[in-house]
Amino acid sequence: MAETRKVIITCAVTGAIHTPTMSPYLPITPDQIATSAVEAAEAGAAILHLHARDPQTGCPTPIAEVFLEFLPQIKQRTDAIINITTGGGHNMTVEQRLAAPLRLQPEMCSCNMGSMNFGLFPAIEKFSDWQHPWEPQYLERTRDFIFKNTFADIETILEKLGRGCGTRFEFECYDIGHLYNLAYFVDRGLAKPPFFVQSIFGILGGIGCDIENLLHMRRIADKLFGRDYVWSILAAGKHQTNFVTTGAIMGGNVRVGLEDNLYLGKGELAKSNADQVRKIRGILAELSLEIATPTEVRQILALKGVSQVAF
Ligand code: KMH
Ligand code: ZN
Repeated sequence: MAETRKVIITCAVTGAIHTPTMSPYLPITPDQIATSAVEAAEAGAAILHLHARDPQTGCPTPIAEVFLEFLPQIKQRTDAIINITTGGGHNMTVEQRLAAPLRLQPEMCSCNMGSMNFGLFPAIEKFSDWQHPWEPQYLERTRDFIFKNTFADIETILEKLGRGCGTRFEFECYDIGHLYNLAYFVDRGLAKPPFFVQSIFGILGGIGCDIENLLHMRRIADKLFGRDYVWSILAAGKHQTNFVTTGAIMGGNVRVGLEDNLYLGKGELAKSNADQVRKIRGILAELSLEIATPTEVRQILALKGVSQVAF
């Protein structure tokens, strides 16, 4: 792992896992997404990982015009790095997922490193009064849904977005095998160091929230990538704080945000993304760990710069 030693905070602002009924604080409209993202940046997030949602229903949408309703606002109001999802939502084809990133050519995009089950359906049991009919349907369909990220899909992303647009990646690794998939593309010269490896714990279908897995991910990433990778950690739901804190102690970087976890503490919904950023920032301060600025992150991750994006 590369020793960056200033901690990069990524904030994933809204995502495509949670639905409006689950929290009144989940940002939905372009203005809500922009405001929440800017607040998160002001609180210390250097990278903003962004999805778009239909402003009326809150359903994840791949439409570039919707992204364009909040990206310029965020770009004007903060120097944080904008990272657009290529994972999209569980209602999209790979082509739909790539449309906005290819048009907008951000400094960073996510790149999901393997096809997998992605079970959101257990959440259905926890709610009864849905705000929108799409919500339980969207969650239910994940019982029989493959989150498709084949070798061909990943190659397309690396070629078209990476080589074609100069976009660099948050490599989303939900299991140990995904590290080996990344190593395959590194060997082929399609991914260039430094690699920003996001280790993801606690998605139903991916590796679970056991600390042994965190240690093993780190060990295998070290073996495959040596000092050529920058390590970041996220964990779904209630494991968010303990995993990112442990990861930071181990020399890693952290991702928080309402995409990954709706809560601030046990039984307490986070009222904003900034609340979660401030919480981890406070923990990092207690550990005498400094946070990286967007300018420092652009250097650490060799990003093309904000002047090179198409929005
Ligand atoms: N919600 C899933 C489609 C990404 O942003 O690239 C996974 C996801 C990953 O959100
Ligand atoms: Zn995402």
